[in-house]
Amino acid sequence: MRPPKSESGANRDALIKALLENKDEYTSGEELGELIGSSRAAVWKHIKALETFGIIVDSVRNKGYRISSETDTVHPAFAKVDEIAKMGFKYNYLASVGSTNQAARELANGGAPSGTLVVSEVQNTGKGRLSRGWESPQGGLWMSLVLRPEIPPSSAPFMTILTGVALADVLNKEYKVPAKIKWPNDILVDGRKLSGTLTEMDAEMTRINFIIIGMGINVNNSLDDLPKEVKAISLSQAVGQQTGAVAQQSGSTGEKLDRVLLLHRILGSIMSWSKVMKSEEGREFILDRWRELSDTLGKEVRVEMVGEDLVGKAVDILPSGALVVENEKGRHEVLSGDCIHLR
Ligand code: BT5
Repeated sequence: MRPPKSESGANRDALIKALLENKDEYTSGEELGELIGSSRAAVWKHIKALETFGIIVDSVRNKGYRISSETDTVHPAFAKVDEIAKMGFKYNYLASVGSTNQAARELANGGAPSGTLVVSEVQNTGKGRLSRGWESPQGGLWMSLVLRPEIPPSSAPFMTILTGVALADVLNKEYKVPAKIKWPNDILVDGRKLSGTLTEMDAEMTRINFIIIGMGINVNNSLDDLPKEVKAISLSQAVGQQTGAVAQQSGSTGEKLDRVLLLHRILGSIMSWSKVMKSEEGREFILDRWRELSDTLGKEVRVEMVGEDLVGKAVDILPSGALVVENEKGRHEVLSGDCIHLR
């Protein structure tokens, strides 16, 4: 994951540091060059390259360079990684990757501890469930968390429930966005998909080696690249709608949101809900919160499973993660599948 730093990588980090240390004023190209031991021309090249991290730098003739307020990045120099470490997570950052779940799996296979987190600005082959794809352009939060919980493999789906609650809770409480959970684990706002989760497990019959929780959250990213039939929303849009800042212009985004703050809030939420999960009572409480936040319960649904479909009314969620669907043939517990809300 972390190859030895190339000279240009080291220069780039020194440049980011220098710009951050002088973030309220302009620093001349010459001065930056001296600070990082490069020519002015090399400084300019490095500055352009920072855009791949979402770090935008204003340049003004005769004044120099300054970090722009347009910057939208989760680069470690901005992400307050020491606070993330205090929460028990180890931050691994990439400018771009195929899939953070895949990168997390490689780390986990190499023995990475529980709490290892992989975050990438961009994913080139982001994964959805059932071999579907996940569009992951700059501006979203694309991340995967390695966990090694001491629970039996049969309890693993509870981690998916917990993640849904942790995410939807943050969006409701901190952003006042009416986020709902669609079984199994989409986060919807007004029926539009804000986030999806891909949980993967590596286990033996009786014990879990690791679980990877991959979370994809549309934040500031443009949704233009999504297929027309995908109804998606970004958090910036959703917040804009809430505050009326986006005057009914569907498709336009509101102000850019601070992805670092969102990341910290999500990690904090996962951490505190994980503590709740430790007791039987706590798990009941999490299920109750899931029920409250659910967009699926009480609805007529069609659950598409391998080889068969089930139509009925979604009435409950079980600790196993199963959705309980009732129809004229009785009560069915569905562990996995795609859920379509009919009414
Ligand atoms: C999911 O799958 O919703 C799980 C998505 C998990 C993505 C995260 S990002 C970090 C981590 N690393 C990965 O490689 N993956 C995880 P599913 O329910 O199968 O939904 C996939 C469908 O959502 C696609 O077929 C599209 O229709 C739609 N879609 C694709 N990109 C989207 C986006 N950015 N926002 C909303 N919908 C999208």
